[in-house]
Amino acid sequence: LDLDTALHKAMERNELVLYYQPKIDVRTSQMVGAEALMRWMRDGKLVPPGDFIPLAETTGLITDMSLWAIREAARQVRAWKEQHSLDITVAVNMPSRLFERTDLVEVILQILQEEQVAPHLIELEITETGLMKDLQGVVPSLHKLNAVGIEISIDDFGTGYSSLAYLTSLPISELKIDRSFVRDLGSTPQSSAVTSAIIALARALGLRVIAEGVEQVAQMEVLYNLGCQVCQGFLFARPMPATEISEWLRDQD
Ligand code: G
Ligand code: G
Ligand code: NA
Ligand code: MN
Repeated sequence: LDLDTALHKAMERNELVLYYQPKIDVRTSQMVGAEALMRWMRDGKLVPPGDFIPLAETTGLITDMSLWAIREAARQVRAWKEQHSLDITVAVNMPSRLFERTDLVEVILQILQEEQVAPHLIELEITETGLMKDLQGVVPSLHKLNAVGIEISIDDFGTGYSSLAYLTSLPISELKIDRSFVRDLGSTPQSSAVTSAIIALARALGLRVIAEGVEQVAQMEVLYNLGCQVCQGFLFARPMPATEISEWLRDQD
């Protein structure tokens, strides 16, 4: 079976799973949300997304996979609400290819209605590079999503050469500081300068800011002192199955 065929079958056979990585408010150590990250359970082994997402993007299967991820994340949000009486916002990664669908917003809304989940509990992450690839094509969908209450986060921010002029007019809610800047915090002064500038930009535009790839206490402290209070990374938690997130939520009540 070639990989493409196997991946098609994986969708039919329910072999795709979502892992969740907590987003942490470092002042309270509380989980304030989670990012959904896809995994493929193939013949009892977990295939990492780097081994199948690029192929899915080339073949176009990523569209169905992403819509599946939104539905699965919505189901999970609803399950957590019922089990823990907590509203957990889950971010789902949206490749730019998905925006080629002109009925995208209607399809997403229908999924959320069917799963009975409020739109503000599902957030969409679009990489800065993906956004800039086809800005004119994406912008109308961003406005429609914003109008129905689905928030947009710009992933890998700082790596994609976005026009700051455009940024002021886009209906986005969050900037996600790219892992590469976080990694070099404390070792190269340029990284703290860029990180500081992104945090200031977010503040000036009234956007939330989150750092990804936080692995060390020292990185968290620099981020906090620069004004970024929400972090995601191995320091706090790895991506994990939904059942393990439930344990976090139980401890948090
Ligand atoms: O989860 P991980 O830890 O290994 O992810 C590796 C890469 O795969 C990242 O670039 C991540 O953005 C991407 N990825 C993970 N899950 C998804 C998903 O559900 N959709 C898309 N489009 N990309 C994903
Ligand atoms: O931005 P993107 O969607 O690619 O981010 C998700 C990816 O980042 C996943 O591959 C996830 O496993 C990875 N990741 C999450 N936390 C950390 C971390 O602290 N360090 C590193 N190196 N990778 C991380
Ligand atoms: Na992401
Ligand atoms: Mn990222």
